[in-house]
Amino acid sequence: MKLFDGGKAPNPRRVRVFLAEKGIEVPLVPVDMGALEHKSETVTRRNPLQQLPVLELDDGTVLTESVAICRYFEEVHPEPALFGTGALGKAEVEMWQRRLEHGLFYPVAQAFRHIHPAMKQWEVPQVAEWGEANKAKAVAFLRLFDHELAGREFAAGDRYSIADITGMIAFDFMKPARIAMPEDCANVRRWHAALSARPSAAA
Ligand SMILES: N[C@@H](CCC(=O)N[C@@H](CS)C(=O)NCC(=O)O)C(=O)O
Repeated sequence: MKLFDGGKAPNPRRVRVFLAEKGIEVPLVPVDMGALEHKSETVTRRNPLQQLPVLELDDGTVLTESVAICRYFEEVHPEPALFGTGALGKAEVEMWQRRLEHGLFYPVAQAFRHIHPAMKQWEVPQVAEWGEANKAKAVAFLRLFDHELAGREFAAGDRYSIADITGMIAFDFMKPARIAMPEDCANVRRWHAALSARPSAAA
């Protein structure tokens, strides 16, 4: 088994943090995204979308999409459960995973891709106005999330989950996307500090 990894890019990091939380070690194949190696034949053959991460199993089966890869490891190594437990717990994790992906991760990525000069070759055409519009969407979601976090420790309740991983990585990516953290979101700050202190955050 091997994981084609993209270094600092947020989606590959989602899988690395997930694996670290599970205590699973998978050999990484570093792909230099700065040198556009994700467009190489090695990656394209495995993922025609030319995106990372890509997991290749021992029998040559290829899995892409960060959450699908995480789901695979959850089924193979159920503990600790990172997709929730029980009917309601699993649904709540799914709900917050989707909300954080659509409400935070996506707009932060859009702001980065449509404004940052380093993304000129990646995002064609770059539409700066769309990037700016997404900054405000990310901040609006953070305020809503802050209100939610007033009553609980983690995104989906009292247990750490994949929703926290998605949220933490989106939050961290606000810096390169040049989105300022709103001053009034004390609960988000507390949540982010706690997640960042976990050893897995360094993955
Ligand atoms: N939906 C995919 C998205 C993967 C993705 O967009 N990965 C980025 C790195 S964070 C990438 O490879 N981008 C290459 C490009 O846009 O050319 C997932 O969840 O894994």
